[in-house]
Amino acid sequence: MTRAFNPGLSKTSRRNVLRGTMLAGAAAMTGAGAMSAPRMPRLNGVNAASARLYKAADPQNATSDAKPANLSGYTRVKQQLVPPPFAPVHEQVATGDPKIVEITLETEERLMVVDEDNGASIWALTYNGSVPGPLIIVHVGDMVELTLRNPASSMMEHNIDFHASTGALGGGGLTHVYPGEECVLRWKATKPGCFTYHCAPGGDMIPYHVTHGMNGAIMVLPRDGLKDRNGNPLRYDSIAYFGEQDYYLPKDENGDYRTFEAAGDDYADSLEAMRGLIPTHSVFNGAVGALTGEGAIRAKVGETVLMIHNQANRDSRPHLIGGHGNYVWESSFTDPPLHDMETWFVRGGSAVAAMYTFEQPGVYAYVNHNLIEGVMLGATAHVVVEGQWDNALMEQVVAPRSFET
Ligand SMILES: [Cu+2]
Repeated sequence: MTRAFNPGLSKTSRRNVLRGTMLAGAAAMTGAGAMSAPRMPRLNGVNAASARLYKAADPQNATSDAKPANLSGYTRVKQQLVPPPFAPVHEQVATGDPKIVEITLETEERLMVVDEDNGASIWALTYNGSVPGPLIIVHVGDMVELTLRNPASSMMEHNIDFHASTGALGGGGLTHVYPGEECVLRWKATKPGCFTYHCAPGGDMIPYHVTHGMNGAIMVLPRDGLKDRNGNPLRYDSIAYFGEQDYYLPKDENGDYRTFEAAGDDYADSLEAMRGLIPTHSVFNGAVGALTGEGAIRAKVGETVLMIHNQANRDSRPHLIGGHGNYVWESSFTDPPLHDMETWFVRGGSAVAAMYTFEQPGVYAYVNHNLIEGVMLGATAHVVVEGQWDNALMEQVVAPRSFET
């Protein structure tokens, strides 16, 4: 049986109502185009005011003179999405004309262990079951055609805001799917770079869904591939996709992490924890240690890895301990990359790419170099590199020994 979760029953405030109204208004003003009417979030006390705005937008849609998109010349391809930290099969340099890239995301609300050591867990809200959601890769000029499905067993409505897209709250206004519904959204990738996508159902539900794992990244490559600042082509052997997730997990009076029976049951307590702005965890790929040990990234000396870092909610500062960011695109692929960086910056609500060619074997730690977050809150991943050590780059000339004073 479906028990749709209604936040309005648990918390209603004038502030929430105003927020919901503002967002709905922004969506309504898009006119929504020929594809679909903007859809209001589920009616409840939080966003009832939104309904009037969506309703007011309906006549506008009925009489819309927006022209249908010209899809002639586009071929259709399906992109099979894969769980992080891996990347879907893709071309680094596009062949042929722009394509319509079909993808499917299914929302999944699932109980996930965040930290095995202390039993911290969360009813994660996910796309395709993973935190972060899968990496999508297209080229400039391609169209992304997303089927978004929300199974009937879900407790909540979901949608998706693509920072890479243009209009209708990044598609958020056109993709509200209630449990048991699906929708299709098509948008054109016009800006090259790495971009966040995330759920944004309205009001406080926006940060609630984002901090419960409902975010991921899309990379929009230039059609002729990546280049250094002099215009020379840059190619990679593999992609490592890091989704950094801040969690705000409620604790009981003894300081132990609380457990909940179903998705959404933690709503009021989570919001209370979120108001402090200090995460209880900041982790890569959903859980403490998810990308260490068995889950570590693997590479070989001489291989070039493109590290994509997504943080949908909070600033981060990635650093590869023992290596560098040879080329870092902090803003977009329109700008030339920064060269030879020690630590780079991820603005909260964005994704960045950094490229590095490994020169020494060993275990590298990829961390958020706010080391409190990297070490104490969990934002550490490992890259295990095989190959031959280069003494010219580093050598232990004298091993630690006692000396006479
Ligand atoms: Cu959601």
